[in-house]
Amino acid sequence: MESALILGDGIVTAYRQHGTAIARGVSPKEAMAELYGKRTGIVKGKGGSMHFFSAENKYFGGNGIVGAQIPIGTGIAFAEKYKGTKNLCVTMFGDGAARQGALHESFNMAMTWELPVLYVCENNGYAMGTSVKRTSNVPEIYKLGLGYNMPSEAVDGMTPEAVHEAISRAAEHIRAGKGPYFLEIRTYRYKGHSVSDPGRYRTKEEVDHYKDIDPLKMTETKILSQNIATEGEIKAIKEMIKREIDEAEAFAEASPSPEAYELWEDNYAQKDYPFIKD
Ligand SMILES: Cc1ncc(C[n+]2csc(CCOP(=O)(O)OP(=O)(O)O)c2C)c(N)n1
Ligand SMILES: [Mg+2]
Repeated sequence: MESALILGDGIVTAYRQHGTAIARGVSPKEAMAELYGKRTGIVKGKGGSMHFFSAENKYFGGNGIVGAQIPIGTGIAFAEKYKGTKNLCVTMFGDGAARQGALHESFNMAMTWELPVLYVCENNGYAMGTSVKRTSNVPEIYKLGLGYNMPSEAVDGMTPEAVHEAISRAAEHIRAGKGPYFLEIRTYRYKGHSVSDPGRYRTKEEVDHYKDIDPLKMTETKILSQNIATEGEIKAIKEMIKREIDEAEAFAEASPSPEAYELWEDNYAQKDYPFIKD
């Protein structure tokens, strides 16, 4: 997704956000320290796993309230249009969140006002233990945009190139001033919703099928078969990443916890935040 965006674009998403935050510019150290609740974390240890936020990267955060970010992202897009920029706001949500009523109000306003918003549904098949098919008689989530005449597509989320192409197509449309775009990106959640979820609502065959077409695995195979990199080079990259994670962990372990008085700080936006200064 990031390979098709520019830094001026905003992103707002749900609680499955560690990857998107790091891709946006949050360092692994700041991300890990936040998971530890340490003062060196990206929001000073006060947000935890679900509330990363980085104003300088226009990363408007995770959200623990399912679907609440859909109107927020629509509002950020309104601000971009109001200020006359060419930036867009990527507003991400899950298949479960797609069933929230706020989606319809947001889609309606965004289309009426031709807002620069790219709605991205990460359809991983389940909302906790509830499959998409059990939440509606319209399991093809991209169709929710069609009632508003919003350009809407389903995308193979297991193929990174397909995601890049779809985001590029959508971003071009939005930057040309033509209004919103909706992508339902079809993917899968390998693990349970949380550690307390044994995942009994799906079969081992289903999970194994998606592991076979895992995007990381498939991309590695493609890189090797097209001689883009050698096995040795890929191994070196993996070792570098492991080192980076080990360093992030050591950094988080060694960092101080916030003091009690810090509870009273940073609760309201400050005037020197870059996105307010404009
Ligand atoms: C308004 C609201 N209702 C219920 C919950 C409890 N809840 C947390 S995650 C979740 C499932 C959301 O599924 P989906 O949108 O598909 O996202 P995924 O976890 O698959 O990424 C639910 C119901 C919540 N956090 N907020
Ligand atoms: Mg889901």
